[in-house]
Amino acid sequence: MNKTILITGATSGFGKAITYKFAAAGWNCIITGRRADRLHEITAELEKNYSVKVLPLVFDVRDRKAVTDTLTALPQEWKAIDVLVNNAGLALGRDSFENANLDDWDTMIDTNVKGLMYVTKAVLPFMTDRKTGHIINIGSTAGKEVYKDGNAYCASKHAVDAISKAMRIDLLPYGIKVTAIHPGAAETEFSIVRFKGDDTKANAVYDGYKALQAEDIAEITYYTATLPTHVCINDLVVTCVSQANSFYLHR
Ligand code: NDP
Ligand code: 8X3
Repeated sequence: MNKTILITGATSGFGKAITYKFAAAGWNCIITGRRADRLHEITAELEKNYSVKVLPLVFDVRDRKAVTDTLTALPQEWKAIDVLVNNAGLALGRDSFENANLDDWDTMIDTNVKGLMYVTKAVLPFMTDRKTGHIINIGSTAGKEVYKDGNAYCASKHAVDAISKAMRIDLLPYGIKVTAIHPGAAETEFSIVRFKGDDTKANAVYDGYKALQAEDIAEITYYTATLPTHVCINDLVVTCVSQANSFYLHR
């Protein structure tokens, strides 16, 4: 029987690449995001190319009611979720503390922290009932070190780091694995979103070196999800070869 994975933020970047990787390996995929058109395109393409079922779910992870209602009402055949990838997230702006925009802060905290918690809380009963499951949280090197003008984004990713540790402890009795993957700079739509559509600023982030690609994170996610039942990668920091940490990048 095919296994089932739920990926949040599957319309772009890491989430999309993770979806294609698992679908190609025969996993049924529940894919989520706000952009319904992209979710439906991906669904059609996957169902055409692979022998898998795909369930697209359109919701904003910040909307607690939508998250809870949608996931609680999953059709029975979709409830046996083997892997949840909490990937939906973003940075907005890169401004010093005194200049940063409060709406940007709210959006980052609400999406990266509260959204991740809402989705997990809604999916968990399906895992605790079966006493099996794997939660993979996409953190960041920004969750390990704080860099200048990173304030709320770094705080949100430090929270993902802490929440992953907390989940790992609390979920021990259920045999649920919790993995946090912390990527460094990766070339996705991340910087276009962060710099609010300013391509020049976004492209400059990746100038002069080969950043991580979405497919790299998909490979790593697949590897962590397909280890023997008794093995769990707890915490994984990954950067491209040109990056040592948040501060040192060789261009
Ligand atoms: P992308 O912008 O390419 O993808 C982000 C995804 O998150 C999209 O599918 C988007 O879907 C979804 N998303 C954002 N906000 C919401 C929301 N409120 N509700 C539902 N879905 C949402 O960026 P990445 O693939 O790079 O980012 C994925 C994750 O990886 C994020 O958590 C990011 O912080 C993290 N990360 C990124 C790094 C990088 O350098 N790229 C490095 C380290 C971590 P939609 O817009 O359709 O809702
Ligand atoms: C994304 C990587 O360095 O922009 O989480 O924070 S960074």
